[in-house]
Amino acid sequence: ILHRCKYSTAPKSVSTVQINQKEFVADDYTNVTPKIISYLGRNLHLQKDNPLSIVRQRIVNYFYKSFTLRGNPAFSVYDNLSPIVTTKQNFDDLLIPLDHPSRAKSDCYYVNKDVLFRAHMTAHQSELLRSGLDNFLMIGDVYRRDEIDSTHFPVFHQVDAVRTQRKEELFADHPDLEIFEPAFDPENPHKFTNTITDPSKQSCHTLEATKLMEAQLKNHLIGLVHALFGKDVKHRWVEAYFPFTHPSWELEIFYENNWMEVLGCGIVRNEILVSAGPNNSIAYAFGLGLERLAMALYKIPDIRLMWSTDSGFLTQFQEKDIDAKITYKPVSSYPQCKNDISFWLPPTLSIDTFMSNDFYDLVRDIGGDIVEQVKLKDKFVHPKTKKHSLCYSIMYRHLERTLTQAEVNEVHKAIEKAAVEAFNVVIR
Ligand code: FA5
Ligand code: MG
Repeated sequence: ILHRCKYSTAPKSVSTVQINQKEFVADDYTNVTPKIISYLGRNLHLQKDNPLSIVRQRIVNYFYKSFTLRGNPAFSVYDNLSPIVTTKQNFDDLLIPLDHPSRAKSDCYYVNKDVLFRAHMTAHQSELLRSGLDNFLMIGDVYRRDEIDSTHFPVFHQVDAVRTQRKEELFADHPDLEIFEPAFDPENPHKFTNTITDPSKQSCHTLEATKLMEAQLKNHLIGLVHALFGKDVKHRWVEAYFPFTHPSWELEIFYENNWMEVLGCGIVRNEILVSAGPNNSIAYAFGLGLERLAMALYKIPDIRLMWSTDSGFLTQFQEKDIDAKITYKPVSSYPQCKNDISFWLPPTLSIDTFMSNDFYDLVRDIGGDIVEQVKLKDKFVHPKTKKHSLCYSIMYRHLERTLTQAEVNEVHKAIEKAAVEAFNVVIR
């Protein structure tokens, strides 16, 4: 499927990447791996009995029930949009600057310099606004190069939403109030430079409109959290920054003695609305992670379990009533196997320039889902030779059976061999 797979920055010969019968020209941005391509189309969020799908349904039900327009749901739902998007969709349309760290090759899975696996569902916001929609949910799989542990997996699922309102809707009870400052003319939006220097609002918006939208946004999201977790859940709002909203917040809930971030949200930057069409509206948007909610709701201890096809796992979520309280019971817990890997870096790399995410992808590719965690354990510079060395510990555990030491050794050897080939390192 993939004629070139690479973890490192060293370019190999020109080739193509084939994804869903479509061929893409590879370039020095290409870093998507066959393993990642293999997750396309799994659509866990649409699979009956998968916990992610149950949480998705409960969220959709909440929005359907809470917002109706003459008896019909006011929100439309898009849960089948292609995860292969352009850098314009994922970044440019959302005002994400060219030098923003979220664009880095070390953080995203690129097909080539113009096309990537979407890193958030917000990638579809502009195109859906442009098609004339005003209230909508976007649900699907997103892809990020990240660390490996019980709450991180390179593929996870998000629910994103946009709710726009015109003056007549927002201020139905206060026709004297305005969405926009007098200096901003919706008919000539480009004559006004919108700024975000004031922490409380965008310069084009009135304080009244911003505050009312903020109150609605927070009420709707707390309503959702209550619908999912019950009224007793502890929450807090944290000020945040996103290039595509202002002001912005994150919502955290208190779970297992820790504050856990479950979503980001804010008032959509007016430039985005103006270039997509509805230039006389104000909108809020949010994006939440389905895995985090499902893990907390059902007490699922490891994010890899979401991908289980084991009936012992899935049958626990076969409730007729999707609001039923379900607590996951471990099918059984198999022992963990730990192996360290240490290597000398080639002179071209240092302990500061070596990209751990490149190594994590390689481990994931060779080791597959039996890799539970990879941790950087030690960095070392030899006092005499000045050679740089790194040590990672790799935790192996199969979710459904006991691994033998021999089996783990074989995978570990294969990882060492692949690391030597990909990064030109020398195993210590
Ligand atoms: C975003 O992705 C923004 N697009 C959200 C947004 C949308 C903000 C619209 C404003 C307006 P962030 O990277 O924080 O933001 O991710 C959003 C949520 O996805 C997080 O709160 C978390 O619940 C979930 N999430 C993020 N990274 C991971 C991960 N590695 N594993 C599991 N869940 C994750
Ligand atoms: Mg965040």
